[in-house]
Amino acid sequence: PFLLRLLTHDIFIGGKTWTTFIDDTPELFRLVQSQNRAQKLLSYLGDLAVNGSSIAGQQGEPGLKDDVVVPPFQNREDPNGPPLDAVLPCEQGWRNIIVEHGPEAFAKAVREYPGVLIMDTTWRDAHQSLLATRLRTIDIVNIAKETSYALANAFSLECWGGATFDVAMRFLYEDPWERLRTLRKLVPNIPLQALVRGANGVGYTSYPDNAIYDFSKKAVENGLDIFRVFDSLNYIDNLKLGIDAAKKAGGVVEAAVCYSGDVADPKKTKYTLQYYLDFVDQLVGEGIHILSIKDMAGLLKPQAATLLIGEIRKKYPDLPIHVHSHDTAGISAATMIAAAAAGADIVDVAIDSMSGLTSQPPMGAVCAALEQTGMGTGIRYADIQALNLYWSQVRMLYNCFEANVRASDSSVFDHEMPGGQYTNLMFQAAQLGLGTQWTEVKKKYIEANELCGNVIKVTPTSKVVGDFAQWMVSNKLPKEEVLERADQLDFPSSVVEFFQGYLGQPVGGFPEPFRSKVIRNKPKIDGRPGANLPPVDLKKIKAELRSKFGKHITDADVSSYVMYPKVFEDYQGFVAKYGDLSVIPTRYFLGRPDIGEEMHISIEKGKTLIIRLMAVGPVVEGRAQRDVWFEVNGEVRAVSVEDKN
Ligand code: 3PY
Ligand code: ZN
Repeated sequence: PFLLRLLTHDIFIGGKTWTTFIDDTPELFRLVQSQNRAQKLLSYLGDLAVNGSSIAGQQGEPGLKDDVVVPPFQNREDPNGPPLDAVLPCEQGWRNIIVEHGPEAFAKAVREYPGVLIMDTTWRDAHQSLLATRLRTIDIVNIAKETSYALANAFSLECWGGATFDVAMRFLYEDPWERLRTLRKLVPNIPLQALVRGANGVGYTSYPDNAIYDFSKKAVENGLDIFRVFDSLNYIDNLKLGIDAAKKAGGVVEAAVCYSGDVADPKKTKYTLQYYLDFVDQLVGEGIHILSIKDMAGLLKPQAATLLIGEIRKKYPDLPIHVHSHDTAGISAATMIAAAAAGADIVDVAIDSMSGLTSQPPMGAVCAALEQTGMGTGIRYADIQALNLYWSQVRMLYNCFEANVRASDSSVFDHEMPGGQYTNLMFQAAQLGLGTQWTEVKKKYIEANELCGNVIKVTPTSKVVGDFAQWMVSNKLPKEEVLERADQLDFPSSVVEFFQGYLGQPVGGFPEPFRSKVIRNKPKIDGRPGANLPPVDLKKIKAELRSKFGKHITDADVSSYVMYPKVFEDYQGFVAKYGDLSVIPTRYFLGRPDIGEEMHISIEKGKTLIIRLMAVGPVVEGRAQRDVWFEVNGEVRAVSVEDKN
């Protein structure tokens, strides 16, 4: 029908050239584009119908077959009035201070706030820790405007950085920058926050300095407000770079102390109260806006929080303190309340249905408890309930990525695995099938950490210790044997690179002679790794990417490529084949469609495709190919799909 319309079009019959034809008839050109888009979408859906989802880590089908429903939110003025109308986002919030008066004024106002503020981690750390970071933009977008009202008094929404950058491209075929821009538009009032790994950006290694400056600048330009900057070894030289880059970009700089050990346990002598206080002095010396205590594994018990935050508060009465933890052992809600009582200004929580276990403590419980102690968060109970109703449906939708952590685990106080890594390693151990495998991994993780010299463990050093532990498990190597035969063993490359100094210098230095035995005649880096890296030529990369993938490549894409060259190229290839899949509702993106099932996919504003799977044909003779038949807005269309089975 389209071809017919085209052939009978007046201008076409008139015999004008194709180019002029497009210029003069944009409506038909748009039609060609949108038909192409539809065809690409069908290729993806056809592949799904024949082969099922190929998203790594997915086990089975989404646990929700219905549309995710946005529940009604309470009227702002009158609780008994008609529900909130969130056609436009809310405009009042803490971000206005950043925009109008800058980061310093924002930090001051936060410190002066009489209650305690929350950061909601639902859009980043919670799903990173529970659902292998697989949350797609569309499921955040669908609740974003309501959230702008419900959490209008939140300090921030953590929505970017950490593993989300990598996973968005690698597994979800989404542009992380587009996610940031979209959320910015839908939430103009609440500060958006990212977790960045200092000199390691959002990657697993050190990048040239200009790459970090460029990345931070783009992040602010695309909508980011607050950078939580950490270094996986608490190595100040690495941190200085991340802090300076965030500051020069115009962001709010929240510098993090990564928390290890237990300041309330006199037997733990490496990461003591004095160690942290000295480290805080160094960070404050860098002119940070906010201090973060980043307890990535959930080791901070209430008494330790009282001690640590109490002492920092005494020394720095004007410094805003933001506390982050994970609930792996089940103690983090109590810790947050103790932290608030000791003088913390901001605590991290996740919406109830995305909280607990390896994620953050529950928003509902923490806010309710703080309310009763006179440290209210300004977040309404009714709004938390409505948000929670939405997210409990989303959690079901993504249950094919659940790691199946079912209970608290206080052994985290020994092994100190970060929340996100815990679920990852547990999932991998379960895949190997042995009931004892997981216990063995945890045991070896402790030994691997000792061999590394008891390091801070958070991405990327946690990956080093994890790789080391898994290698010890699979080679059945006890710690003593690793120590003895260190000069002959074939260590994982991440471990060798760590000992070479590619991530920076650990607290107290590298253990010798083990380090020298591991690296043998490979080079050693004794200072900041990035200091030795030549700058990246961003202009040249942009030109190369444009000639390879086309004119749509942006400066932000260049940044994606610099962090993840192979992942970015694969992602571009995928998009060229299937188009922009971020528009597909998650249950159709992950789930095999049923014959006769009708899918509503809005590909652009005002344009919805109604797609019905009609039939999956037999294998074409002699080729592993099947035809898949769809009806698209009433027209029958077919795609030919490779049968990978
Ligand atoms: C990350 O770096 O992704 C983390 O979440 C560290 O805690
Ligand atoms: Zn975390």
